[in-house]
Amino acid sequence: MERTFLMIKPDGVQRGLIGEIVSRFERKGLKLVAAKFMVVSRELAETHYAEHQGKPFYEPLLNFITAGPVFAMVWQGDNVIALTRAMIGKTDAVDASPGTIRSDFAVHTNLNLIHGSDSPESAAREIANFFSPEQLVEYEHTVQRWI
Ligand code: RTP
Ligand code: MG
Repeated sequence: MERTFLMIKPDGVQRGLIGEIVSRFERKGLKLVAAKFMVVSRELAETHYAEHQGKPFYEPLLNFITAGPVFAMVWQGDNVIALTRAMIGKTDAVDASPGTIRSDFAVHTNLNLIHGSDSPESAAREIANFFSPEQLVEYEHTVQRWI
């Protein structure tokens, strides 16, 4: 089953939206595999956002993502990468569909509350950047056993 890396960014933590956001993924029926409340180092931020190096928003993005604590998570489920990207919404809150996290709670592109992996390759890379293999917890997810 597919896994993805999701991270509530410093603006989401500061605004007290961890519970609201996590709740949406729980209610969707996705399985939480790992979670960590942490401050991202400059080095980890550079690794995580390596694909954006050289872009005009790269330096502000690094400053933002290291500015306060984040809530890093791994979630699992069928199609979890596409599903969570859809639930998060488009990068710019103006383009995000109503009902998505960014539409419901964000105003600006650079304060868009949450990161989600955009492909199986980036998910594997990002999970490995933030978690060691033993931090990915194996357990029975009861919702999958109701029927
Ligand atoms: P994320 O990686 O954070 O999940 O967001 P995303 O896939 O929707 O957007 P991406 O293109 O990967 O950009 C990463 C983050 O950089 C900031 N950004 N600013 N000013 C701009 O034009 C611009 N474009 C991107 C956003 O914070 C975005 O989430
Ligand atoms: Mg991205």
